Amino acid sequence: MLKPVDLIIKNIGMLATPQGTGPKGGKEQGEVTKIKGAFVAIRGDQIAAVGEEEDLPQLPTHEGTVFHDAGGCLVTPGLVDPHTHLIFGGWRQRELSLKLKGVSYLDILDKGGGILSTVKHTRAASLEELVQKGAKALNTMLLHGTTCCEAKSGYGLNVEDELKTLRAIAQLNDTHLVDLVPTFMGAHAVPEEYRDRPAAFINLIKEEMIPRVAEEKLAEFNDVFCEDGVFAVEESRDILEAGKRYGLAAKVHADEITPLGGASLAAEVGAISAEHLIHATDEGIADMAAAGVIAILLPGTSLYLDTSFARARTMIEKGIPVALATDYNPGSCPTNSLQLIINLACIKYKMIPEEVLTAVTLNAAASIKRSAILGSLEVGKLADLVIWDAPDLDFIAYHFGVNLVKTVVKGGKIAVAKGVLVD
Ligand code: IZC
Ligand code: ZN
Repeated sequence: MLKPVDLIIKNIGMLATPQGTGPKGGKEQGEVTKIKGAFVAIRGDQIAAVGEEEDLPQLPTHEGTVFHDAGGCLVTPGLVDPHTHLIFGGWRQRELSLKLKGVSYLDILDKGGGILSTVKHTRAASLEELVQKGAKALNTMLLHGTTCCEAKSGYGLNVEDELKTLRAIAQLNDTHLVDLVPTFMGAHAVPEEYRDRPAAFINLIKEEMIPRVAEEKLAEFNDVFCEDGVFAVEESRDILEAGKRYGLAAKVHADEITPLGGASLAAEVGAISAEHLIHATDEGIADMAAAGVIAILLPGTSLYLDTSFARARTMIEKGIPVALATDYNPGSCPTNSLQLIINLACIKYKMIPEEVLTAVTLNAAASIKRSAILGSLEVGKLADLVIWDAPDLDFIAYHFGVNLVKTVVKGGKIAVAKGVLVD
């Protein structure tokens, strides 16, 4: 017999969720359970029951059980954003005009702009300033339906400031409602002081940063920007293998700007995910499919760099589970709304709304090792869900450029109501 529940979301017009505890590839990516006239019952921070409204009277309640009316709207799992550069000092709005004049992303970086200008501002910021700025960004994410996000370091690029960044992520995870999953990304760029001796910087990453990060348990993943003029394939392999020796699972920024071979490298080192993949080759995609690497695609970055879009359909056809993320960062994709990403994935990747939902929930959770507890509306999973100002799944894929979130339940508590944060 079910124990009394604390919160019941009733009058759900359509409940849409993927099912399961692992990533979904191929045809399965588009298989989403839809229940018309549904309810979700929550006990503590977990889902206790999901079903059709006609079964609701059988649910045991107590005096304090709260009934929340979803108003006939769509309910989905809370969105999971599996690729963000959440913690940074300053912004880079001036680069937009440079880009409009035709200066490329890699040229801006080469002249000390881009990532390197963010490094200057991040080093100058205190831990408290980074935490405050991160909290503001997380509030925006929560208001737009994101209940869990991955966060990468990579704008410190020395031992002290990389640790400061990861400590900011840890503090935010303790204090903010949105759950954070930390990734160490010391290999995001070669800082100016190591410009002429990149090998020495790679040694610093391998011999000082990674051991400290692992010792202080500040990250779960180790990511490398494997890119022309940043870290070569051999250097990336070296850094990823060093991380693995310290228990940090590999992730790769792969084939974002040039087809360098990052997708194949991700397969070779057994990375959990390869991310970006705008220029991934047929061989890279085949290698990922064979090795079971999850693709994290970032259409906001393609839009913002005004470049081509990753071949999502080919990846899905080859059985690769596709996840979607914002890539939130101050340069190549300054947005932290997954809703824009949902729309772009439909229009530019030709993914159907059901595939997109799986990509921003279950597959996203799997790409950061959280799919056992997150990413679907099923008994025993964390009670993270979104009530949308929308009648069905098609609507949120179609109506773009505005925030359609009405209510967010995070860990069983109403965190956003009527589109506003609840204190
Ligand atoms: O700050 O430009 N691609 N890293 C790799 C980024 C983009 C973030 C940035
Ligand atoms: Zn990135």
